[in-house]
Amino acid sequence: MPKEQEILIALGSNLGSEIGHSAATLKAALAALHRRGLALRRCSRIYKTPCFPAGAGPDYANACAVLHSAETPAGVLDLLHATEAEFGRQRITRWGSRTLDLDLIGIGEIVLPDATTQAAWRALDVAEQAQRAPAELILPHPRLQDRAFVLVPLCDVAAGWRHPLLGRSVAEMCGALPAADRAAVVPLQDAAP
Ligand code: PH2
Ligand code: MG
Ligand code: MG
Repeated sequence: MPKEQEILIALGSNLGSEIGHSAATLKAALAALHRRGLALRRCSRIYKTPCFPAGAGPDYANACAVLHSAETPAGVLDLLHATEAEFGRQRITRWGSRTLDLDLIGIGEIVLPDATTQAAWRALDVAEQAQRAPAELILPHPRLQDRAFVLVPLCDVAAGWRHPLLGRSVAEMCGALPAADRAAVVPLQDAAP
C-alpha cells in the first residue's frame, strides 16, 4: 500500500470565475479536490493579500490547506492542474492574474528532484524568478520561505511542519519575514472592502 502523506497546498485567486468572487472560488476548489480524492483535513481562513509583484494586478484571496492522499507527487500535481482548469484558469503570463492557482507547497518530508536542485531554485534572485520557471516539480515549493501570502495562512493549518532542508518550522519561517509583509495579509472578514 502506498503511504498516506500530509500534503500542503496554497490557493490563490485574483479574478472572479464562473463560481463568483475569489473567496467563493477557493472554497469550491477545496470541495472539488476532496471529490477528486485529495481528502481535506484542515483549511485556513481566507486572507486578502496585496498582489506580488506590487501593482501587477488586483489583490488576491489566498488560503492554505492540508490534504491527505497516497497519490504520488506527480499524481497530486495533475489533480491540482485539472482542478485549476475546471475553474477556468488560463496559463498566459507568469505571475499574471488568475481565477484559481493551486500550488503544491510540500508533501511530508519529500524533497524533489534532489536537495541540490531544490537549493538552486530557492537561491534565485527576484529578477531571475520572474524569468525562469522550473519544468519539473520542485518540492518544497522554492518560494515558500519568502511569501507572507503563503506562510501566514499556512500558520493556521500547519504551523509545526518543518521544511526538510531548512529545518525551520512554518511558524519560524513566518516570524522571520518583515513585519510589514505579515501585516499586509489580513483575514478577509477583517479586511476593508
Ligand atoms: N500568486 C502569484 C503571483 N502573485 N500575489 C499574491 N498576493 N498572492 C498570490 O497567490 C500570488 C501573487 C503567482 O502564483
Ligand atoms: Mg502561485
Ligand atoms: Mg501556480
